[in-house]
Amino acid sequence: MSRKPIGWLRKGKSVVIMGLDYAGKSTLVNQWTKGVMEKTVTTIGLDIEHVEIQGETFNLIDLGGQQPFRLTIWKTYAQMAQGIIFVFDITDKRRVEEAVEWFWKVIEWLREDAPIVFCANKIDLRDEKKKEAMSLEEIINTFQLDKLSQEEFNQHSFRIFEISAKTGENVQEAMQWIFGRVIGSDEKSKIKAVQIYSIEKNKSILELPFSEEFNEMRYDESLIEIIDYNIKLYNKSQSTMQYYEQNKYDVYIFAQKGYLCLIVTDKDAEYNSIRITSQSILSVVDVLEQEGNLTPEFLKWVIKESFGA
Ligand SMILES: Nc1nc2c(ncn2[C@@H]2O[C@H](COP(=O)(O)OP(=O)(O)OP(=O)(O)O)[C@@H](O)[C@H]2O)c(=O)[nH]1
Ligand SMILES: [Mg+2]
Repeated sequence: MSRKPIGWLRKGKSVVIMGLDYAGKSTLVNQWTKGVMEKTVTTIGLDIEHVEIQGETFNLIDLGGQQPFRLTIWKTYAQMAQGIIFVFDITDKRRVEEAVEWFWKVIEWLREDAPIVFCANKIDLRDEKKKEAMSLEEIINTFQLDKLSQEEFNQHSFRIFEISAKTGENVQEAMQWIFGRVIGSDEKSKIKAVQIYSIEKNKSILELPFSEEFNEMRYDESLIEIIDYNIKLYNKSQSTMQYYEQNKYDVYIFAQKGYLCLIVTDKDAEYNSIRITSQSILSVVDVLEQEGNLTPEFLKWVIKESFGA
């Protein structure tokens, strides 16, 4: 991978890296794309890398963190981002309030479902700079990162990683996580509805429509037939996955431990992603239902988390 002239943006999805100047954004890009720590100079404007993952090319956009760039180009790139990497230098306690302010500005600009990874960078300096270095707890509190789980923001997948762009610690993990979400985001939007059916109780215990269409679909003869058929087919000792092509949509049914998970999707959803999602859902449904904790909110969360893992 080589650096391209500024502004050379390819067709395809973009992941944008933000954070104050000196946070270590460009060092992170170098570490991830080349596996080494290179000397950097402050980024003027932005740099774009093209990275290829699973046959898809992404723009990895490294923005300049200095104030003039924050005031001018950040908003545009935040709005176009399919995913955001926010880098914070844990030894930059002096400017933490400034970083917090910009972090929340960025969140407000994002598309509502863009995943966000927060990289608490320079953890290699924890011992050396004991006084200045912020702990993970301090960072979470100061940035009020728990707010991201509130309804208003919870369409965003969110994760924090403590990393060192210098040594490479956790760099792969953080990058894999964000790109995994970005790759999976298309599949997620193809889900039209999820329904959990208890075979024992012979009834639907949870329905989660993601689109209006589902309200008509649920009374569809063929869908009812599929459910009935799968109840008959159900075998206690085995989990099964069935796939049915319908006219306008497709239906996947995963059966396990007395439950059916039915997922209605667009025609071109990817079998494997749907399989992983339905498995994730049913692996926790049993316990939660017994505890009375099976809620649509929870189900939404599982679906969000199971894409691109
Ligand atoms: N010890 C240590 N130093 C780091 C780490 N990451 C970056 N640095 C150093 O921090 C300084 C700033 O790094 P850059 O990657 O240029 O920072 P940036 O966020 O791209 O800054 P701008 O381009 O100005 O926005 C450089 O001297 C890096 O060597 C890290 O994980 N550990
Ligand atoms: Mg830079």
